[in-house]
Amino acid sequence: MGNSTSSTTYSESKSRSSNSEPSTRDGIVLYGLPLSPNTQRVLAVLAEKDLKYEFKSINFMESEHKSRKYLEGLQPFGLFPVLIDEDGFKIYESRAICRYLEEKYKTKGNQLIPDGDIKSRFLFEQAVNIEAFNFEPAAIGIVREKFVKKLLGRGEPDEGKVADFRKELNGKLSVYENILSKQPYMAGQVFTLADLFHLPCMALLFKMGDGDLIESKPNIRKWWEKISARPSWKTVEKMI
Ligand SMILES: N[C@@H](CCC(=O)N[C@@H](CS)C(=O)NCC(=O)O)C(=O)O
Repeated sequence: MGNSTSSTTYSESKSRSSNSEPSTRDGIVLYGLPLSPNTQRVLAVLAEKDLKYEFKSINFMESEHKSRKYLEGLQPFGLFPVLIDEDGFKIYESRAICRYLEEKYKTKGNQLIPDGDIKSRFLFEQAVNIEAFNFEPAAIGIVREKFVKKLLGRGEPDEGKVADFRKELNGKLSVYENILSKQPYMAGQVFTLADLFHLPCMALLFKMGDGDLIESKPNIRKWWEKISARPSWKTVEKMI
């Protein structure tokens, strides 16, 4: 399973040690679920950075992530992923975890944040914000309606809502098409976290039958083909 040294469930790990008091550990531990797009984002970075880690699955159906122990010890909002670094440092929010891993393990694997001049650094920040505030809100709306609802047995997607989210996303992706007609990656000339952050939701769009939003735009399609062909994403795909 990628560079995952072992895989246990959250319950199994609870019986061995107290997860709510992460302290000294032997290695990196990631709590999450392979099916979760936010977990996949971190898994892709762990692969890019060539880092070994232990993966601990959360028992979603038993709502382990809403238990008092989880809320107090791991993630106060009752969400995942959560990462515990080898020294016991705990961090949640997938994009923050990814950025932390890049900075902490700068010399390992691939560089994912440009460290050039102020302009290239802030063009990267701009690209990261484009994903978080333009792409994600519309894409996640479709994912919730067509994927999460089904997963939780909450009925069929609301087609009206799906149509609205598709329209919104299509508008945002038209702007992407223009950006990517002038540069190969979202932050400029090189692959960065700003590209990687898109992978989980984009892959889900294809799985849900909404890949036409991507395939109909040649520059986005070319970009998608490049970023989804990376060995890190192939590793994540094998885990899903
Ligand atoms: N902004 C957070 C979002 C975390 C999030 O919503 N995770 C989902 C899984 S992809 C979750 O924990 N869902 C459980 C729930 O909503 O109860 C991040 O990027 O980590």
